[in-house]
Amino acid sequence: MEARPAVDDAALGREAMAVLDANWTGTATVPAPGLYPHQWSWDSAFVSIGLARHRPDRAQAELAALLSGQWATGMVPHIVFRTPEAYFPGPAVWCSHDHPAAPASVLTSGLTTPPLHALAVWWLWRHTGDAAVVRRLYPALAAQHAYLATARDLGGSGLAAIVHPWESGMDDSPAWDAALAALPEIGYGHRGPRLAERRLDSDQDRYVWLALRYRDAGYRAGYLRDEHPFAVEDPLFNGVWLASCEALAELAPVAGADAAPHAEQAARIRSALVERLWDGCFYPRDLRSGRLVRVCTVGAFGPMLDPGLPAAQLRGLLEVLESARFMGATGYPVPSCEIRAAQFDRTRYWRGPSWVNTNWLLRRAAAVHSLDHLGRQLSAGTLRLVRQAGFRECFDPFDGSGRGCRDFSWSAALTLDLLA
Ligand code: 2M8
Repeated sequence: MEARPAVDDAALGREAMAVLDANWTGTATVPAPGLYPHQWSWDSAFVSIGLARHRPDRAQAELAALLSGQWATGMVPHIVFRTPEAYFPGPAVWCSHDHPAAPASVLTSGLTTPPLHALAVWWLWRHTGDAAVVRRLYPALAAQHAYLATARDLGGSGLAAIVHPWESGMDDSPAWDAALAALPEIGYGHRGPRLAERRLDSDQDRYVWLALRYRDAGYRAGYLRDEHPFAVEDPLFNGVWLASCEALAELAPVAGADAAPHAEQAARIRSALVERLWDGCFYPRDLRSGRLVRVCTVGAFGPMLDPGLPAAQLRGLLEVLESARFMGATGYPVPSCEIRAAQFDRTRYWRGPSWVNTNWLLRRAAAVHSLDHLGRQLSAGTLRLVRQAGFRECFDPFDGSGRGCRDFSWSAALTLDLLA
């Protein structure tokens, strides 16, 4: 494993800020130079969380820039294209410029991502007390949530469905294997520049095929409900949404709006999570097969972000998290897939490695449940990863070595937060 000279907290913080400065385009922060040269949606939410205490001006600009890509439907796209740099699938695949609901001023993708943004605005407000930010961004956040509650409640249960693995934020997670395998064989040969460890070519073809089908159907909600072959209720996506609904309920009065609809939405998500996705652990539900996808990934812990999570589920999740299936067996927190699963692979992105963003979400969950020991373990383990291997995209959960790209924005931003 690569050796880095020992750095104290102040030096680590300066290094993190230097990465964020280098990745700042003047309008937004790209996740990493080269591999991800545009603005990614939940990456920006994490960046703004990390900057909230240090550069609140930039944290606000980051979120405002992202929300300038919001569609008239309320959908917040997973990519806002910021530079002429090549990325596949780029603007020519999504064709947002041809869609009447897409913004005219900026090119975007047509998919969304875990809706962390209201929580990020709440975080900024909590650390700055700046009500003007809340008033400025609240309408876009409320529209985003309304979109999820209508166009994405494909199961009619109160949960939002993702319609593409990219919408989960955990694109090559084993949670999507069965749904992808059920798609027809596709031999596009669409190849973007990708690291070999990232994903299989056959998966990349299916990802592109799914995106094109949705695009060719005009990004219509009716098509998603009736025809689209990939529709999954995911515990991480919905756990994040629930936390954001709770954040919006607190922000609404600051913006002169009613808190009640957001609190009601949170309650709906809470009961649907337990009724539909719980079976000793939270599993995604594949709406096309009607079945739970019984592989336990780090996404299972998303509902822990909810302070109102019932005690039985909280106890059950803690048991799984601290067991040899997750934190009990690895040297570093928290593998993205349980290590006893046949699909676990310590070298491949969301199939095993540890990620700073999911560690941060779990640390936030520990804070909302006053689990101080767990919170300290998650902070210390995550800081050990970046101290040893740098601000890498992800890390081997056993030996802590870095994987994926370097100078990765959310690893740097959330380090700033963990150091605070
Ligand atoms: C990864 O996803 C992109 C597609 O959006 C990719 O694989 O090219 C994921 O880790 C996702 O969570 C993240 O937002 C994105 C940019 O960091 O990279």
